[in-house]
Amino acid sequence: MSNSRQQHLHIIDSHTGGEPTRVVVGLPEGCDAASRLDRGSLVERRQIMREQYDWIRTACLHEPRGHDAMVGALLCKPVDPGCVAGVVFFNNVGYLGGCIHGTIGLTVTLAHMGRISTGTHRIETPVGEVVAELHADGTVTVANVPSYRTQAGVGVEVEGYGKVAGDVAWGGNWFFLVRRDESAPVPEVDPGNIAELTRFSAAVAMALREHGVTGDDGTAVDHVEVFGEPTPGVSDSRSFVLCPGLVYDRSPCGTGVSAKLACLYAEGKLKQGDVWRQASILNTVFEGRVEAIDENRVIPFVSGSAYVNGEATLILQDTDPFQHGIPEF
Ligand code: PYC
Repeated sequence: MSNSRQQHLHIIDSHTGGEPTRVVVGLPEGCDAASRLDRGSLVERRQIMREQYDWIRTACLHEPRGHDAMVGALLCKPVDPGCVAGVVFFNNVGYLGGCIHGTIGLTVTLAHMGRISTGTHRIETPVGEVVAELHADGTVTVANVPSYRTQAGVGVEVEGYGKVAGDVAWGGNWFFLVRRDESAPVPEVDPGNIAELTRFSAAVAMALREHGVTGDDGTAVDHVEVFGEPTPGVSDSRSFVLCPGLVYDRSPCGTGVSAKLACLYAEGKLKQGDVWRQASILNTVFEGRVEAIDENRVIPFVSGSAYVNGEATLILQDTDPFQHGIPEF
């Protein structure tokens, strides 16, 4: 018989277009994290979690319980009682701004928990409020935060590849949307090419850091999108999205789709009322459209499906050297 002390974390798993979301729905009883993370703005709570309770992130997402592609979501009490929830999203290396595949996953999770039914639901995130609509067929549409392009056709010298040009845009996270032209050897967007797409996108992300290309708030442009040919009858474009932890998004990446919609709008290629279908590298699709705010900013509406695929209690034993996951080296 072990004399170890145990703590329990309750989670519900889902996937949205193949991209997993692990929602933390219950923190250990008697642990001060529960009360510390249930008050203050979502920005403050994300900071407190990062500084004092990062073990929640690593216990959920790091091996041996999680894996690099998994995104986590801490379900919190909202500041505004008119909202259904607050949420802090995190990944294998840190914390996100927004996350639309995660919001779609959170919405079906709240329905699974019996906390919501069909209709619109306001959700607080560290980058602002989003509105999730759960439709009768189980699909979800998220009205995202205002999204916009800040730089067009920026060129960076990428080690091993030469000059690569792209646009910088905000969709709840910062994205570099690679432009495809004859002079740059941009890899084809094909599932057989994931290793090369990862190498290329990681080299682009490093070049952006080295050349000081940032968002307009000075923070890193830490997501890279590469676009390829549309799949006839399925999508208008297929993309590969590399996330900051150097793993690719299995879904079309909703904040990335928002950034893409903002760029298309800025170029006059997408108008209010038009529908854009963005496929992921796995060919799972998010449907997007915009409402114009002004000549540069839009509210993106991103629709997709998520499926609850697990519900569990994680056990953290104080005698387990990897109770908080295997650390990053
Ligand atoms: O769907 O917005 C998204 C997202 C961000 C990072 C991974 N997925």
